[in-house]
Order: sequence, then C-alpha cells, then structure tokens
Amino acid sequence: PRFKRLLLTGADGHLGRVLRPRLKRQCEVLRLSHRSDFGPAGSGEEIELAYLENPDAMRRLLRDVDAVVHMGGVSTEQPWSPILASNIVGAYNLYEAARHNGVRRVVFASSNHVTGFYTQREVISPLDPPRPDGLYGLSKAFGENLAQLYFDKHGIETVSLRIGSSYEAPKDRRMLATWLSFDDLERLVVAALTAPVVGHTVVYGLSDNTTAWWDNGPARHLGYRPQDSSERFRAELEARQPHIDPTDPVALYQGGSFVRTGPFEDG
Ligand code: 15L
Repeated sequence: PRFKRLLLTGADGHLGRVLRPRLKRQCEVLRLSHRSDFGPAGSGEEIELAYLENPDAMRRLLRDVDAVVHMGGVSTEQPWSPILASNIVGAYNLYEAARHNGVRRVVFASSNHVTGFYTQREVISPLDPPRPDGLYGLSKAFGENLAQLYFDKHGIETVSLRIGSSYEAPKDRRMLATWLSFDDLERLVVAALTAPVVGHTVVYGLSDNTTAWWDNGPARHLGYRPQDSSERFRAELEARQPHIDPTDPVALYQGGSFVRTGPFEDG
C-alpha cells in the first residue's frame, strides 16, 4: 500500500460507504469516522466517532494520519444551523487539526453546487468564479477558500472535488451531464491523493460523459482519466423524461433542483 494511515470522514455516508473498501487498498490502516455509530471495524481498519464541530475530537481524529479524505458534513441543501456546524465550523476544525498534526494533504468533497447557478448551456472550468445555488453550495465554496488559505499560509495541500452526481447510475436527464461512476470516483480520489504536486487544485467530479458542462483542463496535472460514461443510460432516461421545459429553473441551471430549495427559516 502507498500510505501507512488514511482517514476517511463521513465513512457511513453515501460515498463514504463506496470508498471504504476501495481506500483500504491504498493504505495499511484506514481510520474511519462518522458522527454516529456504524458498527465494528474490519481488518486493517480503525473506527473513531467524532462530531466535526468538536475541535478536540477533530484534533484526536487526525493524529498520525498521512492524508484525509473528507467526505463528512452536510451533503444537501439544509437550514443554516446544520450547515454552519458541519460544513463551516467543521471544515475549520478539520484544517486546524491538520495543521496541528502535520497532515500534508486533504481530499475535500466539495460539490458542483459551488457553481450551480451557471446555466446548462454554459461550459465552465474550475477557474470560473463560484456561483453557489444555495447555502450548501456556499458552505462548500467556503471550504475551498479555506483549503486555499491553508495551502498559502501553512503548505497543506488540498484537492477540492466538485463532485457531480455519484450514484450507481444517473437518475434523471441532468445526471447524463453530472454523473460520476463509483469506479471513476475511486480513480479521482486516488489521483488526488497521489499526484505529486497539487497545491490547492479544484477539479470537477464527472465521468467521461458525452454531454458535459465542466471542463477539467486546468486540473490535468492530477492525471485523472475517467473511464466510464453516462451515454449508455441516455435512451432510457430520455424515454422516461421526454419533455424538458427550458423555462423551468431545474432544467435551466446546472444545480438542478437545488436552485429551488430553501431558505428554510421562514418556511
Ligand atoms: C450534491 O452535492 C449532493 O450531495 C448529492 O446528493 C447530489 O444531489 C449531487 O450534488 C447532484 O448535484 O446531483
């Protein structure tokens, strides 16, 4: 294995569960963390439960790890308070813990919702300015800026993955463009962990889809080569959803339905 010990946060989340066996192949010991109990450790695994918003727990969690794959946190549009706790305070605690423990690299699960208010007829790259489609996307933009600060000031490297839609198969027509297969997710995370020099690199997480809104040219140095494509699902998805209303915000914007949810506080 390439690493002695890797840490996977959000290990019991949707993508944490996908990455758990795959990251195990990259390290002697895989430390797994989540906020609530998720069963026993397997061989070559350690489990440590921690709340992202607890700085002491985060400091303990990052002890003796070579790199962190940070999949923990809120992963959908939600009210401000859980986003503040997990994605703002939590991201800060993670980077402070990395600095304290001398951790050299973080792979940060950012999201395409950092740029969800670009339209589906635009092709953008990681160099275009953020345009979050909600509080969730905004919190991920904060995480990316935090990563940049911790590289510039403390030399901690990060690859921010603006993950599209990572599922077994795309679920709707939008996901023909945003789909990231689980095998390509693994390729992307491994590239992010092992590319020799990354500084703070932002990359979109998508497979080799025929229709796409994201140009990863500026992140070519990662060496990520997607090998799957959503194209084989196209006929079925277009048959299931034959009509697109181009004035519907869900069809207009890259973030899809996320542009419509929230704010929550006033109902
Ligand atoms: C995300 O950021 C979410 O975590 C995930 O649930 C999907 O909805 C995905 O974006 C998407 O845009 O499809």
